[in-house]
Amino acid sequence: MIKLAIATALSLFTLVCSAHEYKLGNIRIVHPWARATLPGAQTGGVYLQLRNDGAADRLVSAKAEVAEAAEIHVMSMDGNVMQMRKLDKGVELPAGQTVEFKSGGLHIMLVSLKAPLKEGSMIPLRLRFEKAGEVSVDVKVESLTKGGEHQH
Ligand SMILES: [Cu+2]
Repeated sequence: MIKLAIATALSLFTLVCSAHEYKLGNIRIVHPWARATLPGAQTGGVYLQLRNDGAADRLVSAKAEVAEAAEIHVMSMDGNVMQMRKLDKGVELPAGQTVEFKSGGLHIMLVSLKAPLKEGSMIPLRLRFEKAGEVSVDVKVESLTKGGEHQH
């Protein structure tokens, strides 16, 4: 009986949590998540969706206490070699559009992790937008084996 109650509570938590989102002015930050890392890993990737319901804006930078730096990166194919590039000017958020950060594309890279990212934990991340300003969001750490295509 108790077991069942716990299971229900957990699944409810998952349900609520998988849809967590934040709002800053016209920008919605939808389901920020990161893949768990193995002990000793130096980097981790954060993924999310940025929905811009207003005029064009830009994600300028990110910061996380758990890492020395949080850089905005993009992966791209150069011939048949996957390359990762740092976007020093951030990411443009066109008016009325959704920009998706996902595996194999845009991501926020946590560089020089101070501790492994543990599945089930939440890590605070600060995002700075050119016009909308700054917001703190909680990044949900999900399974290490989680696939690139994220459903919610
Ligand atoms: Cu990267």
